[in-house]
Amino acid sequence: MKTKEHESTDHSQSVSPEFTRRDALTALGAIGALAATPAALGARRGDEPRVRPPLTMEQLGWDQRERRYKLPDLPYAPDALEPHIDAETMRIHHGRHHQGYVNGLNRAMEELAKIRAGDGDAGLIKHWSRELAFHGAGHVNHALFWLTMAPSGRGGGGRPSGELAAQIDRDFGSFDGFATHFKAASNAVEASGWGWLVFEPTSRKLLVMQGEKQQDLTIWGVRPLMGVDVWEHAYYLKYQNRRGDYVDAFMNVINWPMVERLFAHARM
Ligand code: MN3
Repeated sequence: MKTKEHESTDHSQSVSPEFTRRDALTALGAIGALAATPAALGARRGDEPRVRPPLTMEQLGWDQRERRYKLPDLPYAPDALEPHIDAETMRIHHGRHHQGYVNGLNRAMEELAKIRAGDGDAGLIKHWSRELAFHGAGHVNHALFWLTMAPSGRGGGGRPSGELAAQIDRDFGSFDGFATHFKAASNAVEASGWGWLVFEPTSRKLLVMQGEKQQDLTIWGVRPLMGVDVWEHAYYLKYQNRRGDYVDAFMNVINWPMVERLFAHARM
């Protein structure tokens, strides 16, 4: 006789999500009280975050041991985003351009430290502050850029789900309304920059923004969720001056599950 799933003793067979969850909680309890704290189960306790930060320092490009910024690894092979973004562009973009921002950011930090120590030209504070902002934003933007893309059909492309999908509907009318706005804003960035989807914590709304260079035109405090690099170095080898074709192709490699995790964290 066929038993109901929750009565079955063979857990390796098909089980309902509810049963799986109960099993998981039981297993956590068996591991020990520490693992089964409310925080481990996702509940808020004191000032512990409800959602763990979605990105590690490693992924964000910070070397804790050396106390320096560093180039994070690509989370996939350089050719993984083909045919939408070609391997040669990815290699140059990650290995040379992003590395350049990391180097520029570390250099600015060092020069500013020298000036503080009385061992540099205080007249260059303005110069190094501008370098800090440009290369710092360049580093953060690119670290996020790699992580919020994924191979098409293997995490990349499609549409968001859950809370993010609901908020996109609220704030942009529909996913198509968002996509039209995002692509048009990205296509129209003057010279070099980015198109961004961000969460603005005061209004608690999603916004589409343009970023010029690496850091201009932002609102302080917004949380970047996903951006498309529209500097020519991001697309010129394959698309030449056809930025619109590149932005259309980019929509096929957006890592929506990652964007959803970033959104969940931004809303805390
Ligand atoms: Mn770039």
